[in-house]
Amino acid sequence: QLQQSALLDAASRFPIPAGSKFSYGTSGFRADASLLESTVFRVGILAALRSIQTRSVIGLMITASHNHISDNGVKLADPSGGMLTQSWEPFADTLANASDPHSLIQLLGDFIKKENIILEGAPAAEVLLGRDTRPSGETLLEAAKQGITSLMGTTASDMGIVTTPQLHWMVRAKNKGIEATELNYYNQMLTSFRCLLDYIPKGDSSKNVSDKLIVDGADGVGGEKLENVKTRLGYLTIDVRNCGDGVLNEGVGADYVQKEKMVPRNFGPADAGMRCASLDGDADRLVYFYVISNSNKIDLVDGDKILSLFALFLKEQLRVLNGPEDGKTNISYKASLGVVQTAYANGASTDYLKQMGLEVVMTPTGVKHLHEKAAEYDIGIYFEANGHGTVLFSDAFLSWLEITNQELSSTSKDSDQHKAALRLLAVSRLINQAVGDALSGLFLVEAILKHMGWSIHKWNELYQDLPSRQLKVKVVDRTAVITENAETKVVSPAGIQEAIDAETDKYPKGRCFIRPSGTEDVVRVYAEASNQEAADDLAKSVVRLVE
Ligand code: 16G
Ligand code: ZN
Repeated sequence: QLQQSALLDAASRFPIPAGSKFSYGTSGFRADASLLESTVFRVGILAALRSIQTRSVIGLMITASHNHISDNGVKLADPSGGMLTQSWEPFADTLANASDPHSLIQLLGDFIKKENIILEGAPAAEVLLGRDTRPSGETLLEAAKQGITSLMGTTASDMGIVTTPQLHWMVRAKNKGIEATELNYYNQMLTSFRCLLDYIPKGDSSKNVSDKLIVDGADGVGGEKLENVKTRLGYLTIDVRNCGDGVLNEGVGADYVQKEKMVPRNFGPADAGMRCASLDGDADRLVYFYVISNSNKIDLVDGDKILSLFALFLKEQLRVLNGPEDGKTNISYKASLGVVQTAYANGASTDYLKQMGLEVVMTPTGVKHLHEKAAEYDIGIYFEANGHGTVLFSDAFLSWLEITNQELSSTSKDSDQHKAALRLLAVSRLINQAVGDALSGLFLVEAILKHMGWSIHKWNELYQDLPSRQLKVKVVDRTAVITENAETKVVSPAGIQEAIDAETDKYPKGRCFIRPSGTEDVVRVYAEASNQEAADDLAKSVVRLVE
């Protein structure tokens, strides 16, 4: 059973800081880095246990994403490469808050019993470790390693400084028996990217697309990684800025660009009109933008527009693959296509997607919710407006697609149908199947724009965003706010929803919701209306209701 003395010994090296309360939030534990050693150590133990229980490789990522450089955080990746199962989150909380080594061991013993985890004779467990570029990452990595190896026979494999999606990808790959190296990640991504380029329809339109992309790396890990592959991109030239010389996330990155709608550092009027993209600190969010002439403002092309672009392209490929609708098709599999958004999706995007005949579903905020829903489709596309998202392909559809592709390549090679099958396969290999990934998302956007022959302006004109405003309110207890219907309706405290509705009704195209943040001690307010002033007013008056 548990090697109690070794564990006690290790645990006493990581005392929990006085007066802190930790909670495994929407994306793991996050706090000022100086407070996190004990938490990361304990998450290391949890990762080892999860690996033993699932008999698979687990991932442990040390990052605080778009947050301040002095913060850090830790989260786990499950065997599929997705987020840690929600059923383990409460125990993660309990473990992180255990007051001393003895109660820690007591809690572990109870949990092991409850979950029926057999330690004795278990096959070798392994945890892959990754971290972003934060200076605090090194100390925290050491704490994680000690946690992992405090369970006898568990290996901690350090993958170094990687993007969050790279680590999730590696976990998934390793559990599928694929070589889990960074090089293999790039190879798979770039081979599929070039395949998509090879099958771009002949014609002039793709010549309209500028070969140059400027990327804001948020002074984090993503920019560095892009530098690694810059020479392998065919027609595409990428100018990477904010690649680590400045302060991480300060006036840079996808979160800044999306929320402030201002040019990031090292971008300016000289870039006006150019196609630009911005990653966040750990490269799991992606937004596009262009600088408005003679200003420091931008036009934002957010996660909703990326989603729309992907949905249009994939729907078209499915249509071509299915062949003519007169029933003479040889295609036997009717693949389901669904798109998943949250309440933050701009109302104009949801209307547009529905108009295009797509099935749209809403989930609460947080990747784990969107991902789970998207996995119900043969092709499930999910995106948050903030730029986190990906495209998931079902195993059943992929196996069928592989076979169909082989058949088509012998019966009707290079037919439109065959090309559609090849493109769909390429997308499934290009885009990260584990979690939203700014790098793979970026290459898919680039390939599709080239395919369509669209400039960023043309893409941005798919629909026009409704003006919106986001505000936050500090409250005594944000957990008092309970919502349902994908966070669009408050059920408690009583009466608030009616008041919000009454306020919203005053504004043409008004829409408004409130929800407790999963990462900060605030209640968030989102409002949308037909003009900016109205959206601002609506948000402000709802803030007053919440206060
Ligand atoms: C986390 C989530 C992100 C969500 C955000 C909302 C993951 C990997 N990240 O960053 O998806 O949009 O939280 O933050 O799930 P909030 O709850 O503070 O509004
Ligand atoms: Zn992130």
